[in-house]
Amino acid sequence: MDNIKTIEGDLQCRELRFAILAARFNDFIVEQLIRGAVDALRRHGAGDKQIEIVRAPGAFDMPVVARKLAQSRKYDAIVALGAVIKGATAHFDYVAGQCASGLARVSQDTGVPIAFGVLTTDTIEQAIERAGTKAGNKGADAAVTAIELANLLRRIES
Ligand code: INI
Repeated sequence: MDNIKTIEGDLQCRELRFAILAARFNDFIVEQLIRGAVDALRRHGAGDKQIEIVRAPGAFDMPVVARKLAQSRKYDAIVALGAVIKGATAHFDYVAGQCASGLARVSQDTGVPIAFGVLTTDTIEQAIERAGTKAGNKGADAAVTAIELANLLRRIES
């Protein structure tokens, strides 16, 4: 494959600008996802001025906020963070489903990458495991994906 041109995004933040869109619902989990995302962005070279944190009430409400952020053209990528926990809601499928499909639609409609770091778990324990304990930090994972996607789209455009 040495002779085949390959386009991929690297993990350097350079001058990229990021919005971290985070739900307030289940804040004790989401706070840890934000911490992981900020840490990952900084470790990949982002300065604090390249990062803005935007809070939405809950996961269901994130797509409309994400659309505004994307339409502002101020950000190269959005990191969406939230926690939808089945044990805590009878309408889990609606909240989680609308959040995921809404964010995907915004990203496809606007061309601004949105990395999906919204936990959808059966239990609080599973959410804790994914928010900086034994199953890693999905906020950090989403931030790294956002860096790669932002760089990939730039490379494709250039
Ligand atoms: N929002 C979440 O982010 N996580 C949840 O687990 C959740 N539960 O349990 O219902 C939740 N609900 C609120 C929802 O996202 C909206 O904020 C609300 O419906 C108002 O639009």
